[in-house]
Amino acid sequence: MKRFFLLFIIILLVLSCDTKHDKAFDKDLALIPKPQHVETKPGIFIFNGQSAFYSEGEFKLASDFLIEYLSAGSAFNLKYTTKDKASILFLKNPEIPSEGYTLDVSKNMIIISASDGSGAFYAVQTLRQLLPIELEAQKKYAKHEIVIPNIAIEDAPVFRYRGMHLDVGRHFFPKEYIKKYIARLAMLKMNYFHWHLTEDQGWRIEIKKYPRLTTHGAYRDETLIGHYNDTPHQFDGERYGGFYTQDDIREIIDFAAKHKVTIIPEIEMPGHSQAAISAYPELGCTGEDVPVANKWGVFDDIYCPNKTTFGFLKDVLTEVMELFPGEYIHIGGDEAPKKRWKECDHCQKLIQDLGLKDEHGLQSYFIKEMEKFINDHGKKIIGWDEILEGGLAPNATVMSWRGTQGAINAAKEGHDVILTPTSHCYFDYYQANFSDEPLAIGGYLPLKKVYGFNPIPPELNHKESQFVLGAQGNVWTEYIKTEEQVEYMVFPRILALCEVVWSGASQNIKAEYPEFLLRLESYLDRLDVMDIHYANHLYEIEGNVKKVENKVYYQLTIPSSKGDIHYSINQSEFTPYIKPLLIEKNSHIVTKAYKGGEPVGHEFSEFIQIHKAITAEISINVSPHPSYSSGGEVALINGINGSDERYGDKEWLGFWGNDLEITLDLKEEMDINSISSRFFNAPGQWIYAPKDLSLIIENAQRDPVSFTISLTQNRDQLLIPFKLDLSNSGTIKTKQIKLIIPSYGIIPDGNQGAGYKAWTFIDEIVIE
Ligand code: TNX
Repeated sequence: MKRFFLLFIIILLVLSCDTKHDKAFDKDLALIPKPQHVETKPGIFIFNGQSAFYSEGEFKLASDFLIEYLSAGSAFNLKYTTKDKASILFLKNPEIPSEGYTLDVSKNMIIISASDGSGAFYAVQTLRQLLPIELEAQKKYAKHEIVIPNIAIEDAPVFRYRGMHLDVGRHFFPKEYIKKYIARLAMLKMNYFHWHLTEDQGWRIEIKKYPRLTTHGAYRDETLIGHYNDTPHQFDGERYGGFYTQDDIREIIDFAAKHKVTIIPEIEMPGHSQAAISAYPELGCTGEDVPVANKWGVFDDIYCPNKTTFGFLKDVLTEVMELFPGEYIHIGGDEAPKKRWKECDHCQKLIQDLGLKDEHGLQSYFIKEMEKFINDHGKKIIGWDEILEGGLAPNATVMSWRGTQGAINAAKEGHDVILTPTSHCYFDYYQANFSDEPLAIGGYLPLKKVYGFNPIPPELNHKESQFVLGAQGNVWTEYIKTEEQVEYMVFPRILALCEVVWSGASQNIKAEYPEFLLRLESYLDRLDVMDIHYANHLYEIEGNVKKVENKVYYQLTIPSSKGDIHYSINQSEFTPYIKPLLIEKNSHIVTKAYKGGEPVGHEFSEFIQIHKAITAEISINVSPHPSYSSGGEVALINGINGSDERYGDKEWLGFWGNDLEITLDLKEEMDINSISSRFFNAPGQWIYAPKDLSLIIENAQRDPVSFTISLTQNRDQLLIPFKLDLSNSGTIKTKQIKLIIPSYGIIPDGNQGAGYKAWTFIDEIVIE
């Protein structure tokens, strides 16, 4: 009887212990990327010093990883044993899709099954997320046991290319950091690291045959301070540089292989190569000395397609191909101005001799020559989408960065493509619009936009979409100087991207994004333990004007469901926000966020100006560019001005090269005193205010009145405003106003983006 009683007590204890754990796990089960199928089960598994492993062949890498991870975080002495004695088993199952796995945690056993080593490795990365986050510190944390919930997971990636890029040319990051970066990709089941190794501002890979590439080309005399758009340009006067020896590279490749990450080295050509030309001037068309670049942008000195250059590049690629075991070599191909080639006798003769159409034909010839060489060595090339211009090399994979058109064209031609469009994948862009964000190149790519990315462009049919290998986040480092800042730009956007490429594009962002944010919020605790310097905009309040039946409302939202919003309007007391605010006069709204009573995030304020166009209908002859239209056309008449510093927020609208005709229908006749707005003007980023514009004020009784405003004065400022003031000449009655805004046109020579169409960015159109 006594024994039964004891047994009863033990059962009770175990049960109560299990349910206690279950509750904790429910809250913490925040898996990123989200597995395809998860079934939680009652009960727990306990790791302790006696837990023994069984693993075979190629799965040893994954099981070793787990043993090392657990051992570093505990006082356990974990060992392998025979299959019948093991409690953690790695088993082969050829039926599981490539890189996929099943993970079955039951009371006495953990069984990981996969058909390949990657699958087993990813199972471990998932298992890692079931373990207490304290283990991430990798210091002896657990003494006796580690408890994890019983669970059954079936998982496999949607895309086979899941990549992250890092530009080490503009700023150099040491070997140890590169390893950390790779380990973090692996943790998120990303499998390609695109290592951008050569740039105008620095050559970073040791090439034995050309030592000056690194003794000279890896260092610049000084670096631009602040933003490229700041004038005049100022420099820090400090020599800067660094490079990886071939031994460093081998060490990193070995590390990456242990993390199931393939490295794609990028050797840029024919553009972005000024550092190499600086080391060996005979590689350029003029043969003249050029410095290793000390500021950002696109440079005219590119490789000359002569014998010396091809010999040089083949030698370089031979060493590169001997080092890197992966199948891909990235040869760049982007942003190569054709100025030098146009002025070069050798290039012009080559165009004639080869019967090419123009310099684009020559670029295509250049890339095809290199592709032939690389293919002959059993490898494939990847190039940026410019390699489509003048004809694509036969076996090339295209990385589409200037939007998705490159990917669409290449996939339709039967080429593999990888999507990295600036609109969704440029992690060097701002992720929030606060003035205390670290200085960045520009743009605006908030987390939600990354989460909503679909790597398959809708223009592709099912068959064509098979050529989409996946997507990649790009981290260009003009403005990213430190490891901390890399992490700030990468996290948490990488968490959204890894879910897009592993779990698949979101089908219903409205429902799925809040759920992702919940998991993300838990995941941030893990990043804290890992000492990752992430950006946290989960408590940043956002405001949106909503118009309902000619009434204007202001709606406030906050990403985290744990955040509460308080607001004040025209200096009223702060009150909790419950429903959208009715705005009937000019209003200054200030908001604050709280989590559990504690202030979090930034104070956010907005000024809403009630003017005569706010309830108008707006129509524009062309749609704004998809990258700069997040507020929609109504952003121009919602009472809110765009940022004074950045054009990427939801209040500015951007158009690429279009002549604009904007019509405002005021719905009823009104007296008009003035019409005003402003344009963004950042030539360094291809953005130009128009030279002039016309305003046409319609009137049912009379001929329309038209005014032309010239904007050719004072053009060296970031914001170019205009105002038509009628108050002296008497008001005008009208129901309809048209703004005719011609594009600036083609960017003149000597400027960034010369020869391309200029962008037009316009802000709120205020009618008083
Ligand atoms: C364009 S993306 C570039 C890079 C810059 C980047 C900045 C690409 C192929 N070329 O050289 O660093 O923009 O966002």
